[in-house]
Amino acid sequence: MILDAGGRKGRLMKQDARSKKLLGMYERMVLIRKYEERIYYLFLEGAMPGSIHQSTGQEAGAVGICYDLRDDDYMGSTHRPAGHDLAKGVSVRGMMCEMFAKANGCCGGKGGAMHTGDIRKGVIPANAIVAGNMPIMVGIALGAKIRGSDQVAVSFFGDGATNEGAFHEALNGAAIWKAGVIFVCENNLYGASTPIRTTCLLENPAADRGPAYGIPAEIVDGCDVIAVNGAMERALKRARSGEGPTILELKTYRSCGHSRSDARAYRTREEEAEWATRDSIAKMREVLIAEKIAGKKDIEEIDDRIEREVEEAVEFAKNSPDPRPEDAMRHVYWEGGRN
Ligand SMILES: Cc1ncc(C[n+]2csc(CCOP(=O)(O)OP(=O)(O)O)c2C)c(N)n1
Ligand SMILES: [Mg+2]
Repeated sequence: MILDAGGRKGRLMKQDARSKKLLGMYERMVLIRKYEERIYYLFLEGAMPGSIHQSTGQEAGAVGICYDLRDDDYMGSTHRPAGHDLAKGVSVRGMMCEMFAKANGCCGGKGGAMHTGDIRKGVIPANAIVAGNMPIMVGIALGAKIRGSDQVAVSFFGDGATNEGAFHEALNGAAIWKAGVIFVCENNLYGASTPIRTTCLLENPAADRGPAYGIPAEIVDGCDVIAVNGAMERALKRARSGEGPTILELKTYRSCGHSRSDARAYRTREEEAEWATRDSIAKMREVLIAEKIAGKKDIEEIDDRIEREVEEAVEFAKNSPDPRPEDAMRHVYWEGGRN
C-alpha cells in the first residue's frame, strides 16, 4: 500500500524521505492557506468576534521554519500567529474554537486571534506587541541552556519589529549568552501600511544588523519552502549544539491586507501581481509534479481533504460550548500541574 505524508492511503509515487518531507510541507502550507481563507469569510459574515491579521502568502516561511522542530522546542509569534501555530502543530480545531471564543479553543477561548498558542506544542500564546516575543524567547532559550537541554526557541517577528528596542536587547542578550534561539524576520516590506524602506536605510533590516551583535545571519527567499527549510536546518544545528543564535531574514509578501479593514492603498496592484507570481504553494505544486512525487489528481485530493478538515473544524467550533463564567479568573497564575 502507498501512503501519503500523514500515513494515509494514497497514490504517492515516491516514498523516500525527501519526497515525504516535501509533501508534508506542501500539506501544511495548504492547511494554513485554507484555514485563513475560511476565517476571512467567517469574519465577513460576522460569525466571529474581534479582528484578524492574516498571513496569506507567507506560508512557506512558517512551514519551512517549523517543520523540523520538535513539540518540546519553543516558538513565539506576534499579531499574525495563525500560520506559525498551525505549522508548529496546534490543532485546527483548537485554533478554530479560539477564533469563535469557545471553551475548546487552544487558549480556552480567552485569547482570540492575536494570542493563539498551545504549550503542549511548544507554542507560547502569541504576544501582539511588536518585537514583544523576542526577549521572551531569548529567556526561554537561556532557560533550556541552563537546564542542559538542547531545546531551541524560535522567535518570529516582522520587518517593523527591527526598529524596536526589544529587537536590539534580544539580539545582544542572545549573543552574549549563546542562547539557542533562532530569530526569524518575515520581511514582507511593510509594517502595517508603512514601507520598511522609509523607516530603515538598510537593505536587510534584520540580517544586516546581525554582525553588529556577533550573530550570523542568512537572507532567504521566503516564498520557497525548500530554501527556508534548508536555512533552518543550518540554524537549528547551531542552536542545538550550543553554538548560539542565528538570524534568518525571509523575503516575503503578505498578499492579504494588514488586518480586516485594510484596502491596501499604500501599495500598487502591480506590486501585488508581481509577488503573486512567486506564490509558494503554486511553486510547490510544480516541484511535486516535476519530481514525480505526486500527480495533479493526488494534489487535488490532498487539497480537498484539507478543505474538509477545515470545514469540520468550523462545525466543531460552532457546536462547542462557551467558556464558563466561573472560569474567568482561571489561567492567570499557574495552578499546579497542567492548567
Ligand atoms: C510595540 C507596538 N507598537 C505598535 C503596534 C501596532 N502594530 C500592530 S502590527 C504593526 C505593524 C508591524 O509590522 P511588522 O513587524 O513588519 O509585521 P507585519 O504586520 O508586517 O507582519 C503595528 C505597528 C504594536 N502592536 N506594538
Ligand atoms: Mg512587515
